Amino acid sequence: MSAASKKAVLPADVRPFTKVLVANRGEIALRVIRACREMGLRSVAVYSDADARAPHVREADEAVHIGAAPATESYLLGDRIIDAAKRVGAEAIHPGYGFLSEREWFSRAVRDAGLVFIGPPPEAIAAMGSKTAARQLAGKARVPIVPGTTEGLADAAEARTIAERFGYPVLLKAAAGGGGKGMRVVHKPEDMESALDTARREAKNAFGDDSVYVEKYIVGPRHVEIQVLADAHGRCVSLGERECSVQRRHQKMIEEAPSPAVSPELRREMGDTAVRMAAAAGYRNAGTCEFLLDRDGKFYFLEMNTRLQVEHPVTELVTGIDLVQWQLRVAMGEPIPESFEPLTPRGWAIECRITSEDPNNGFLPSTGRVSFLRVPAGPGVRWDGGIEIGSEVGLFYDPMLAKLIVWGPDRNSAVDRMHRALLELTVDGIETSRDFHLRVMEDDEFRRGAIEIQWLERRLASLTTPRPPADVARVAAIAGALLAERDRSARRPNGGVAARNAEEPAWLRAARSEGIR
Ligand code: MV4
Repeated sequence: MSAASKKAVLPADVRPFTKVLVANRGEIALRVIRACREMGLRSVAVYSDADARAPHVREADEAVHIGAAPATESYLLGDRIIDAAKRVGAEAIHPGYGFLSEREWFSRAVRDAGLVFIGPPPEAIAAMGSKTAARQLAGKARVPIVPGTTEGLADAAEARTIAERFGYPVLLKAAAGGGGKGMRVVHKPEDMESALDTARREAKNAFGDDSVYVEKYIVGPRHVEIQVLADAHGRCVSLGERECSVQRRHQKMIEEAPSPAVSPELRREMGDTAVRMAAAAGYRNAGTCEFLLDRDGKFYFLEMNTRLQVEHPVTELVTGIDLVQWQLRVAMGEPIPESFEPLTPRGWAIECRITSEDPNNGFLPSTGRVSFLRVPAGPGVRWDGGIEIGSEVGLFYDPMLAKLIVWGPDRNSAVDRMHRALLELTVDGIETSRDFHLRVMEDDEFRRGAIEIQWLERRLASLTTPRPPADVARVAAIAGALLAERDRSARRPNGGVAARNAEEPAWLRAARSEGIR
């Protein structure tokens, strides 16, 4: 085929561009801006009132103010963002993750405005938007799904009949769902009626759709997802798996690539499955198929995320492929090179999400001004951050401040390297998840890779230190510990200056946060 006729088969919404509007904030906006700069593309940031001094605004070539601090008055205003793109002459829009990234109407509105959406076509988002529709599509594409129904339930009696067939426990899930909302485990027929009522109510509230269906409940699985990349020439490749089992309340905390539970054969099998699913949806762009991997090594498709994911860097580090650059390239019509397959991950990568949450206080969101920041560096360390000294951390947006990602030649060295990097990390002015991540890197079950989706919640007590009530006895204990530390410091070879990067004992952190020191 000649170059000219190849060009002619490209979809109308795939074409070269030179200026990209980044419809997001924080670390992911910076990530996209960096990719643009490396490729010689101009970048345009958008920002709310709360982000006027944010790093992404400064790093972009241009910036456009789009509204007030609440996301509903700024980062979620798709029409205003499209207008901004047209005004500044940006020919393409990258949505990042969250916000507008998986809204079918936004992908369509960008296309209808004559701009390139750096993401999937609206039809592909729609195909994956409903879980029951995605399960039907999976059936056609020979993609294994958890045994259960592919249509909404009529009533509890029908649910009980189906549950008898698959055996208890079963899981009721919202058809429109995602992220665990509208989900209920049912262990016995007597509980079906009330569980169905609750699931329907939650689904109605969260998604405006009370349709609920049944799946067999899988006990003790891992969450393993496959990265795919699809171009505009009908080529789709798998870029290996990520292990994402370390999560709390459906929020991932730590991700790694590859998964300790995936052999080369299983990787090939899951990869082929994910590619079949993406192809069935008419997918283009980077995307992720989520699977449950059970204790017998059987896997089941759950859902497809039709966007770049937070944890994409671990895949980048073990494949050497820049996923954001490739999102931009396939949006321009560049074909995926033959060399991307077959894939063999090289070494091991781990990511810790650094959030402004206090693990010792039920992961309560913490706010304030970043008064000091020391970012880890050195061999194999990557920091994808959205904060700097002086940043105000409020409650308007997601508490994720940064991602700390490390690479090592094998899993043990990656875990050791993450521990070392976390020791180097210092964030003052707000509470963060840093100490919690240090505990996880020290945990023997985590070090063995013995993790599944319930692992973190089971292990939480030993990974956090509940803060005792502030009473006289405690103040006395802190005073005593301070005196003991002074004695120890005096004996240190460096003349009593405690190393800034040494891990602080829990009592000292407590004292700091109480303003005692
Ligand atoms: C399941 C499951 C067990 N069995 N489905 C949670 C969010 C949604 N994406 C699917 N989820 C689950 N579906 C069956 N049939 C357990 C979960 C689940 C889970 C999945 C992935 C990552 C974390 C999770 C935490 C709790 C439950």
